[in-house]
Amino acid sequence: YHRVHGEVPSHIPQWKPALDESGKEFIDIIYEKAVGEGIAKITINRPDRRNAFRPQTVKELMRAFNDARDDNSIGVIIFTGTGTKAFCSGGDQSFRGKEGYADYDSFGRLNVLDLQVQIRRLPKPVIAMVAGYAVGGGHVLHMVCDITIAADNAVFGQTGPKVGSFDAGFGASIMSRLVGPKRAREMWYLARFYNATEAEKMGLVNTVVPLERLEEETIKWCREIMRNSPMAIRLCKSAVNAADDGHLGLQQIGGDATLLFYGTDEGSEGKTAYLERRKPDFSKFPRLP
Ligand code: S0N
Repeated sequence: YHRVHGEVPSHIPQWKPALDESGKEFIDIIYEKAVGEGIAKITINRPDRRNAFRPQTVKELMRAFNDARDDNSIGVIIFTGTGTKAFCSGGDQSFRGKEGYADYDSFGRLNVLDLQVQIRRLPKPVIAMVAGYAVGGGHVLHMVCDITIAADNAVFGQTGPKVGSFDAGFGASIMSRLVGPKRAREMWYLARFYNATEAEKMGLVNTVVPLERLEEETIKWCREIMRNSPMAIRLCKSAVNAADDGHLGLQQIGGDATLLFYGTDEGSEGKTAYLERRKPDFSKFPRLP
C-alpha cells in the first residue's frame, strides 16, 4: 500500500476556527477545520467538568456536526474533548432534572439522543479521539463514532447504574454489537472502568497510542481515509450500519443509491423528458443481468 500511495504524513495540521451558517460563536465547544486537508475537529470544551455535556453543549455539537456534514470539502471529522483528563464524562449531573437535562433556555430532554443519531447517520467517518475518561453518556458517544483512537491513559465505562441512569438505546445495542452481549451486560451491570488495553481487547477501540502521539496518529488515520474514494467510504458506512438500523439503515443506503442514480444519463432522462414535455426514452439503457 505504502509503495503505491507513499507514506502518510502525520504532522499536526494548521487548525482554523470555524463557525456554522448562523455565524454564532460557540460557548461549550471548539469547532475547527484543517485548511486544505478535508478534516474537521469538534472538541467539547468543558475541561473543569471533565467535558460533561449540558443541553447547550449538545446543541452546539449538533450545529458543528451539521456544518461538517454539509461542507463538501470535509471528508472526515475528529470528535474529542479538551485536555488529557477526559474525552467526555457524560451528562452534566448538575443539569439533570425530572424530565432529562435542562439548562437556561431549555426544558428537560435527553437531546444527546439526537446527537447520537446524527453521528450514526452522518455520511462521513467520525473518529473519536479519546484521552482520559470516556464514561457514562461520554462512553456512548465514542461508541457511536465510526472509529476510536485511544491514548494509553484512556478509561472506558458506563456509570449509569451507579448514578441512577441508563442508556437503553444505542448505549446498549451498539455496545452489544461491539463487545458481545455477555461483555455488554458486564459493562452495564457492574459499571466497572476499563483501561485502554482492556478496551482494545474487547473491541471497543481500534488502536491505543501513547498520549503524546494521540493527535498525530489520529491525523494519520484521517489522511489515510482522505486518500480513498469518498463515495466508497460513504457507502461502506451505510452498509456496515444497514442491517442493525433496520428501516432507517435501508433508507440511508437507499438514499445513497438514489444519489448515485441521479448522476446517470438514465436517471436524468426521466427528469429531462418531463421538463421538455415529451415521453421519456429509456430504450437505450441496458437491462443489466
Ligand atoms: C469522570 C470521573 C471518573 C473523573 O474523576 P476525577 O478525575 O477524579 O475528577 P472529579 O474530581 O470527579 O471531577 C472533576 C470535576 O468535574 C465534575 N464532573 C465530572 N463529571 C461530571 C458530570 N458527569 N457531571 C457534572 N460534573 C462532573 C466533578 O464534579 C468535579 O467538579 P468539582 O471540581 O467542582 O468538584 C468522575 O468525575 C465521574 O465519575 N464523573 C461522573 C460520571 C457520570 O456518572 N456521568 C453521568 C452518567 N450518565 C450519563 O452520562 C447519562 C446521560 C445520557 O447520555 C443518557 C443517554 C440516554 C439515556 C439516558 C441517559 C441518562 O440520562 O442517563
